[in-house]
Amino acid sequence: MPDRTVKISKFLSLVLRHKPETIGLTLDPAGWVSVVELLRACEKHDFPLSREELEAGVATNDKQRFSLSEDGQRIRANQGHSVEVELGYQPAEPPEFLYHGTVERFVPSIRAKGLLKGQRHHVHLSPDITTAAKVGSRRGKPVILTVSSGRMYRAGYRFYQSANGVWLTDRVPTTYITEEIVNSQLSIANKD
Ligand code: HQG
Repeated sequence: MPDRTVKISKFLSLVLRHKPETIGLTLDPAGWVSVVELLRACEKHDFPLSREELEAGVATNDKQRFSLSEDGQRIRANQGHSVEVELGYQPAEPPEFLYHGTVERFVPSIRAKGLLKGQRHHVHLSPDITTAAKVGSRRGKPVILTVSSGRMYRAGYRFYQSANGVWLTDRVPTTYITEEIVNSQLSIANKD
């Protein structure tokens, strides 16, 4: 993504997922905020943004991180919040396997405790290895864990899918983490 687009995405992630208060905003219980209020607050806090830029930022975002309401009056992040919001996800049946991209230094703790959600609302799982490799490579050389999501689902664990295709669940106990793929091919997967 071009620099300005990345900056907009990062700024929107900060205020719509983590720290709305830094620009004096409050999200509603479902994470929405008025577009007019957001643009005004951005302007006031030295991040001037036009409505066109905001709309283009939402439409072209590489991971579809944000959504506008149907009437275009409100905006929210699709997932990844650390502030308390209720996004109204519907439980969904996951594929047999999902993937989690992480890095070697977290693996011993994951092996001991399973996958935990940490600051976020859910553990984030990817539908394919390439996406998981990209998630992991944010922190270093990626390690991909395979999660037996089908078995978890049949055992009663709930899964949700966010509007941008990320699979979410509360935690993944170690017994469902079946495999690690530390594969030189992943460096190819990470190139874009
Ligand atoms: C790790 C980005 C130690 C976990 C991405 C991860 C994703 C543990 C880190 C989305 C652990 C949490 C989410 C345990 C989990 N012990 N470490 N028991 N359980 N971890 O950023 O999944 O660009 O909160 O492996 O693309 O990396 O924001 O989660 O490394 O979709 O849209 O703790 O964020 O999307 O890190 O990434 P995060 P994540 P956006």
